[in-house]
Amino acid sequence: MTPRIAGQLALVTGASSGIGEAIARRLAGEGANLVLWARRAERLTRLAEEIAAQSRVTVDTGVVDVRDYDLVRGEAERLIAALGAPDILVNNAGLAAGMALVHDADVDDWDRMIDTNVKGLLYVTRAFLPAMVERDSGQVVNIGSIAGRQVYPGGSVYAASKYAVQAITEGTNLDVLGTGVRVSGVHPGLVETEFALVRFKGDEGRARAVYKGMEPLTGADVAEVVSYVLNAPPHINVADVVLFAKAQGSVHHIHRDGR
Ligand code: NDP
Ligand code: 8X3
Repeated sequence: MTPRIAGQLALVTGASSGIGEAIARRLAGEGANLVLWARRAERLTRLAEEIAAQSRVTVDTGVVDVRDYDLVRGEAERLIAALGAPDILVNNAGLAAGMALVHDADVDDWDRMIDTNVKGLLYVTRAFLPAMVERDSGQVVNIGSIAGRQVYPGGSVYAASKYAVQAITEGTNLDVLGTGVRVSGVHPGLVETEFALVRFKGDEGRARAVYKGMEPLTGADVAEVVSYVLNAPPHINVADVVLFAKAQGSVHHIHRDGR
């Protein structure tokens, strides 16, 4: 059966690695044309060339820092003028910066997380949603986190940013009620990507320890769930999904070998 999203236009933010890259590959495999945004141009170009060589979809890229509203709005206007409003927007760009306690943290880390995970997601949504509402169709998938449901020491501000994603997702879905636009949240537990390396600022040992002795989710696992959400019949909105690796029961419960 042809996937419902075949032929649709999907914009994925944070497509240069991890979950966003896996979502891009998955959606291309299902016949969606892509627009891929991130800050690292080389990564995006390489991925776009690879996907274009393996499939018949079109792939455009944009070097966009989602924290820059003027840039986001300008790129969105250019894109909508050239290709029309995307059918699918995946707000995936995000990060954790550091894991310090609140009384010891670097406020620049807080700014990066809030500016990217909360304000960046809002900026991209604000730039594309009006055209979706006007057309009366479209799907927005916001990538939250289990950290948007449960807090852990050293994770207050990252968790706050993901609690905000949860609120924004629910609220936006209420705002578009009565239109043909659907808004969904996908909230993974531990996924092995560059996330931990970014969080621990390149410290590979600390990053590896996050997944030690357990089998985490992969970006492809998350992409499979996002695909399920996007391919639901138009009268269904899969509003909210939490997914864990089998070895994870909550933020606080992870079964590791040898314990
Ligand atoms: P990665 O570090 O592998 O990917 C993060 C992506 O976000 C990169 O493509 C990065 O691209 C992009 N990004 C970061 N900052 C910006 C910015 N200012 N503007 C544009 N793009 C940006 O991590 P993940 O794939 O794991 O993370 C993706 C999402 O999944 C995040 O929102 C994260 O919070 C969430 N998540 C991750 C989990 C995990 O365990 N890995 C679990 C639950 C949720 P570039 O640097 O090129 O800009
Ligand atoms: C990433 C999952 O538990 O490291 O969102 O915060 S966690």
